[in-house]
Formats: sequence, C-alpha cells, structure tokens
Amino acid sequence: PFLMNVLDDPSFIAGDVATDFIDTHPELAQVNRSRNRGSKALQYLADVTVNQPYGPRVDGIDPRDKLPRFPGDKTEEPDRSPFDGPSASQPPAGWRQILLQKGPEGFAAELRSRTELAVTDTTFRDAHQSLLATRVRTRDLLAAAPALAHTLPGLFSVEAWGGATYDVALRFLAEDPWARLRLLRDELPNIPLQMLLRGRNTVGYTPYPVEVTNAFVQEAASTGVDIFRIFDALNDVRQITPAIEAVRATGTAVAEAALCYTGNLLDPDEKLYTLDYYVNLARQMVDAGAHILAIKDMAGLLRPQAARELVGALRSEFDLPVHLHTHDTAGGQLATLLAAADAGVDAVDTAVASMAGTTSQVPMSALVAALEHGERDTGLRLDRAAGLEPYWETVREIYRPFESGLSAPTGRVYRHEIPGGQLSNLRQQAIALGLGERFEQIETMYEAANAMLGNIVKVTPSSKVVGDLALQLVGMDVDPQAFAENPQEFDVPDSVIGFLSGELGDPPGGWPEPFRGRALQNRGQRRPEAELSAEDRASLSTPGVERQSTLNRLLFPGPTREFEENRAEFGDTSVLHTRDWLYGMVAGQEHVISLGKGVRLLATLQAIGEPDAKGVRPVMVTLNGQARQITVRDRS
Ligand code: 3PY
Ligand code: ZN
Repeated sequence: PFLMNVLDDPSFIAGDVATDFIDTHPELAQVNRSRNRGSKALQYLADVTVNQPYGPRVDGIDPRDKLPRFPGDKTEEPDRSPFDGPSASQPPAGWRQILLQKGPEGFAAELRSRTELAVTDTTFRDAHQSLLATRVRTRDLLAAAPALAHTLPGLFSVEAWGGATYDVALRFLAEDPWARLRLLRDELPNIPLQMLLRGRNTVGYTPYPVEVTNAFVQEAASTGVDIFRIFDALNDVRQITPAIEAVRATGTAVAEAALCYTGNLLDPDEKLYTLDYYVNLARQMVDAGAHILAIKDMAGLLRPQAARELVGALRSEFDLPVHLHTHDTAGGQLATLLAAADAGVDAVDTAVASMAGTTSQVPMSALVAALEHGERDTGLRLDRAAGLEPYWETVREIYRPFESGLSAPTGRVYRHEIPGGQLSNLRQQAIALGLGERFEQIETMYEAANAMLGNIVKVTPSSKVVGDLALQLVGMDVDPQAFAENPQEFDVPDSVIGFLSGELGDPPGGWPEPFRGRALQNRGQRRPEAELSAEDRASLSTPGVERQSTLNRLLFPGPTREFEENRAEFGDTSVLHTRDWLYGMVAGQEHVISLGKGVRLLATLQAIGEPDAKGVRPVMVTLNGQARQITVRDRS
C-alpha cells in the first residue's frame, strides 16, 4: 500500500525518489505526508467545486472565468511559495529597528519629536474588516508584505491583527490566527506590527478573566505584535488598565491607549462627549501607563475643526504622541487628517487606496500627495504608495462576494453613528434576516436604540448591542417609543440584557432609567464570569503553541472546534489560492496546490458525475497528469 501512496506523488513522478529506496528510506514518510496533504487539499477543492461553484453568496452567473488571475494563477505566481519563509534580501531599516533599539518609551518619544507625519497602513486589518467582512486570507496578506517592507520602509506601522481578524480566521477561513501573525512578522522585519485589542474582551465580545488578557498579550507580543492599540467599548479606563499593564510588562511592546470618539464636540448642545470629557479620559490613560494616545474615530464622526481642537488639547496637556484613526464613511476624512496634522498629530491611519474610502480608512496616496513637499511631508514616496494599489484592486475583486454594499459615502452616519466595521456587517445581517430592503429603517432604528440605551459609545462589542436592538425593533415592527416605555412587554436580545446588567461595564452617561429597570424585570441575571480550570491556568502560563491553542479555545470554543475539524478533514487549506479556495475548480484549467518547500501539485477538473442515491457525486480530476476519482457529497 505504501508503494501505491507514493506512485502519484510529484517528487516521485519527477524522479526525486529512487524506486529501490522505497522500502528502506526514511524520507518516504515525508513523501507520504505530502501525498496525504495533497489528497486532503484536493478533497476540499472538489467539495467547493460541487457545493459552492459560484462562490459564497453569489448566484446567477459563474464568476470563475472572470476572476482576476493574480495571485491565484499558476502562470503569474512566483516560484517561491509565500509559505516557504521570508524573502532573501533584507528590507531597509525602519520604525521597528527604532523600537528594538530604544524600547517603547524611546520609540514613543521619537514619534513625538518628529516633524514628518507618521503613517500607519491598515490594509491588513481594518480596511478589509470594514470593506470585505474581514475575509482576506493570510496568503494574500503575505504576498503583499515583502513589497510593503521594501517599498514603504518608512511606514510607522502595519495594522495586521486583532479586532475581528482572529475570530474570522477560525470561524470562516480555517486558519490559525497565530500562524498569520508569525508569518507576517517574518515578512515585515522593519515595520512595527500593530494590533487592535478590545480591552478585557481581548479579541472577543465579552470580558475574560485577567489571566486570559495577560496570557494573550504575552503570547501576541512574543509572536510578533509590537504596538497594542487598546480600547474599551464604553471608554471605561478600568477595563483597559490590565491590558496596558500586561503590555508594559513585556518590556518590548508599545501600549497605545485609544479613546473612542463619539458625537460632535463642536456642538454646543453636546453635554456628554465634550472636549473636557476626552481630556479627562486621556489623563486616566496616561496615568494607567499608556505610551501613545490614540483617537479612535470608529464611525468617522470627527470633523476637521474638532480634530484640530482635540489633537491640540491632547498634545498640550500631555507629553505622549497622538495617533489618529478614522473611517471615511462620510467622505470627508482627508480634511480631518490634514487638520489634525496641522494641529500636530504625530501619526495617522490610512489604507492602500484600492482598499480605502467609505467604511474603510482614508487612501494613503491621497494623504501622501496632500502633504508632499510641505512641513508635515510623510517621507513616503507617492509612486510607491500608489504602486501597491493594483495588487489590492485585484485581490479585492476576488473577494467580491464579501463587499459591504456601501458603494458611496453617506452623510447619514452623522446621525446613526454606526462604526465602519459594523455598517458592512449589519447590512449582511439584515439581508440574512430578510430585512435587506429596509436598511434605511434599520439605520434610523439604530439611532433610536442608541438613545434608549443612554447614548453610549458604539464600538465592538457595545455597537453589537445597539445593532441587535435595532434589528429586533425593525423585525418586530414595533414603535421605538412604545418599546422604550415598556420594554418588559417585548422580547429583548440577549446582548441587550447583558449590557443592561453591566456585563460590559458602566456607560459614560450613566444608566437609562426607568428603561433599564423595566427591561431587566424578571429576566436572567448577569452571567457569571467564566472560570478557568487549573489545567487552563497551567497551559496559559506555557508560552508557545500550547498556549495559543488554549487561547483559541477559551476565546472562541465553537469556531476553534470547527477549525480543528476542518484541519483534520482537509489539512491546511490556507495553502490554496484564494480563487480556488472560494470558487473551486473550473473544468480544463490547471489549479496549483503549493504544499511548501517546493512541492507543488497541479490539479485539473475533468468531469463531475451524476449523484448516486445518497447524493454522492464522483469528481474526476487529474493530479500531476494522473487520473483520480474523488467522491463528494452534494449538499446543494
Ligand atoms: C473592532 O473592535 O474590531 C473594531 O474594529 C472596532 O472599531
Ligand atoms: Zn476602525
């Protein structure tokens, strides 16, 4: 049987394995493994081909022939698989070397002292979270990383991890989020890697015990995160203090504390989210040990003059550098970045233009062009920032089924205040609930739900609470006022009950009474915080792979189980090109399966047979020229 196994192995076919070695040679175990991996990957491809031929959530026409050929195509793919390890030549030194040499305090001081405006690229995290439902796979990030390191070595950071990427990797991509971090770290040795950490919720939606925060931060820092942007969804600094302390304890990583911007501080009627409110918040963050202050404008509400005042105040009150993050939902945020630059902001977030705009960040090339030859020139080359655009345009096209559907800017955001990342998600949720046609009404209801809940800061996970309530109100077709007066008479989403019970902490404006008391009448009490077993505790203090899988399991038990089952059945499918992974095989075309270390298989679909009585179809393929038959259950 062993002989049969190696017969169709590519290295065997290529003559790499001498036949007379077969019975004795130990490398054959390796060959056997490759063969197994190849078979599993092929099984996956056949499955997608049968069950998802038009890609996810797109029906009607077969999009496969129209998809761009890069990076999923054999003829244009470089020989080196991105999974073979870092590129040979070292990119020029950058901000990461400054961090390594000077440590986090020195790094922050250097940022504060520079005249050049520092620029973060969010393309690897927030941009695709906000435009493509976080679906961009590791291989497409890795393929772009060397170009970034070599052509834009002056970037302040690349936001590449955290937020929703962790959850989505396990839940939808069958990828280990830790592998992504490790591989990106290898490819970007000169640019600091930045992540978004949701305070005590880490990368989840509810608070975890502080041991989880500590272990998560240590493991993330030792695997590759340099800058931790930490926020709390209700701007409760007590909720981010343990994470700030954990980052400081690493001695090497930077703690960037983020104040979440809400409302409009220029509005004379704004009584809660005022300039004083933010300065007071920032003071607590400085006292908690932040190295950098971030303004996190998740919905894109910060107007130019407000940015000027806020940045000016933060920089005159404190010695810390200020990093500005915004979303271009309404279309005017380049003006905000420029006003902030004028007021002395030290760093700003942008995304590669083809992954920018609307719910994503401001285009990097527009910012670079706007400041070129001026006092705050970014030092980045415009042609190089623009040079990354065609790649991302192509990648984006492959992920088209996940587009948010927001095809133009919207001024409605100033009223509903839905964060960029949520706006795309909420649309998908609405469509799934059959409410797609009523999205405007959902936006309006989101505004009403926010008012009912006490005009809260809306960002993961508090934004989910407001979104759930809005969907519920529209779904039930109930008048918000009637609901606000008598919530005890209606169904209330679990997330809303959890929030009102104080699971996420206390909101800045206090609790909305009597709404809260009524909504909680006769409903479940606050869920007790998760307890860690002695085994979990031990595993959380063991750095490396074991701790990583324990964290996956503690944070996302269901998705982690599915991820592990997927691995067992199909192997590591992250090696497949995204075109193939999403859309399967096209008859007559060659599909490359790169197994790393130069092992590449070529698969060609010949035919799909009729299903038998149990709905199982034979799928005929050739693998490196040899005929194979695979069976796939047709679930369509
Ligand atoms: C996240 O928490 O994922 C966010 O992007 C919040 O803006
Ligand atoms: Zn954001």
